[in-house]
Amino acid sequence: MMGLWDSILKWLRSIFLKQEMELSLVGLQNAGKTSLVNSIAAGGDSEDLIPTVGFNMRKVTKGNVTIKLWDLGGQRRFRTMWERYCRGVSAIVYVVDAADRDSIPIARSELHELLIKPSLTGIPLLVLGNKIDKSEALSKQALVDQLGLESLQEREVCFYMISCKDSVNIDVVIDWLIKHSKTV
Ligand SMILES: Nc1nc2c(ncn2[C@@H]2O[C@H](COP(=O)(O)OP(=O)(O)OP(=O)(O)O)[C@@H](O)[C@H]2O)c(=O)[nH]1
Ligand SMILES: [Mg+2]
Repeated sequence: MMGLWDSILKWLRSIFLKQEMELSLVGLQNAGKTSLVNSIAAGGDSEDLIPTVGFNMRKVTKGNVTIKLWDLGGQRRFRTMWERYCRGVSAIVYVVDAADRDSIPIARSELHELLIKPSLTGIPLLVLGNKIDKSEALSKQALVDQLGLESLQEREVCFYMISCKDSVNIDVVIDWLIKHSKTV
């Protein structure tokens, strides 16, 4: 009897408590994608990073949630593969360097170009304005305007300002992802 109960409990837990999600991190080079992956993985600060060549995959477990992260390279030559790695993910995470004001128009056009791809219809989008620890970082409203986020429709969109140097707001991001990701 105990054995049966244990099995049932185990089965119930596997349904209700285990969540898996797959995320793709995109955004221009130097935005802070790899730093974010490191913060999520370690809850800590990280050293200066080398640009991502192609992509990296990292699997992170937070409590009952397993997150598979595709960390894509942001340099121009890697951007054509963003779409391929965003297909079928639970959510797309678009990271923007809020302190690099000159790059915002390019960040905007790359984002909108990606999202018009029919294969990515309906996938929730999380936009993160990163590097708010820097004094020259744009305000939240300015970034929302300059990225044209108001015009995005037919998908769940969320926007946060973060700093990869600060693990507190990273937790807020993970909470949103757990609530809004399409579970796979
Ligand atoms: N001040 C500050 N610097 C940051 C922050 N996040 C990342 N950086 C720095 O920004 C630089 C680029 O970060 P990466 O994480 O390598 O950027 P990336 O988006 O992965 O770049 P690619 O791999 O080339 O696409 C590194 O020197 C980081 O230390 C932040 O929140 N604040
Ligand atoms: Mg990187």
